[in-house]
Amino acid sequence: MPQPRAAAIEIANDEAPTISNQEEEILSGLRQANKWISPKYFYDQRGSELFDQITTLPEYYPTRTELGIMGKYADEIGKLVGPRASVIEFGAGSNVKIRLLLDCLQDCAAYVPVDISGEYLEYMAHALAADYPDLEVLPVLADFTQPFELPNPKIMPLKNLVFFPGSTIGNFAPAEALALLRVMHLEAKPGGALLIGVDLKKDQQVLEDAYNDRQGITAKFNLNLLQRLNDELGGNFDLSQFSHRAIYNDSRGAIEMHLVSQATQTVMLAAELFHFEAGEYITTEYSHKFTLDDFNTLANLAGFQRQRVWMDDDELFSVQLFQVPDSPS
Ligand code: AVI
Repeated sequence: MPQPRAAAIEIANDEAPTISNQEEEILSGLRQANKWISPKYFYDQRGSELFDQITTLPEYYPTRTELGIMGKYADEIGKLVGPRASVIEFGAGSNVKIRLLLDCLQDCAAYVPVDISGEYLEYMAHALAADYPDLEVLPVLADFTQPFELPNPKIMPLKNLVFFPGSTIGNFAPAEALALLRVMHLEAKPGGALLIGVDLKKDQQVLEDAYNDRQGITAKFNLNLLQRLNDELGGNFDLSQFSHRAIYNDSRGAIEMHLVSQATQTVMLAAELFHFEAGEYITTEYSHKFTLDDFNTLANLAGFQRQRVWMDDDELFSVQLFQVPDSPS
């Protein structure tokens, strides 16, 4: 049996933050009057497994809708991106989406997944390299919200294509989303492009159902964050004393996920005490929804020019292609 080429994969940059070296960020969020923890901490092994389950739930339309759009318009996407692109994926997300993209690109120069979770990155990179033996896979372990150094592929790419599916952009506050788009613009370089999944504004009930599934998987996903704080930061959260809530905040244009304290209680975390009133909550996620104009304005501010938008028939979700002009505009 030939050795899978995946065995040779090396991961660049091993300084990605873990929950323990981000302790101060977490504690300072919990010290605020409006308690807050970043959604980036959802994704340990268990959290990633639960998220995978979420993506297959009947109420959670984004994943299957985005996949449908990418499948339907694959040829057009491939043609517009053009040959010999190096694909830089921000977050080694779904195995399925990247395969759809790689299959529609002509002579892909390299695949560069960038992720904060080393184990997941390694797993995804090996799985992909095993199935695409001729593709150079160059994983980078990094917090992609900050500029990072790109590895040099053996084949010189004609352009960099940043790939950011899933509407993960919606999990960032507007100013952070703009900062992240600026990092993408930097990494795509002049002449490069961005292919991004963007969830759209729609009926409030459809949105709230998507984040309050009947099987309670999203609730488990949310509560797993407290389990992680217990395991990794010496916390003593009693998970039965917190409940999951997701509501659409119209003025913010976002689903908000909360962990609501069911009682007056005091919790210890990293040797610090945190008091909760009954009904007080920790905000754990914003998931912003956009109109096509909203998102175009944001991307323009980061220096991108929109080339094409693809949507499903019900206009629930969009996949958008942007270009970085050759010379600064
Ligand atoms: C990863 N992100 C785009 C998901 C979302 O829809 O905002 C995370 C999620 N949270 C609850 N369900 C899914």
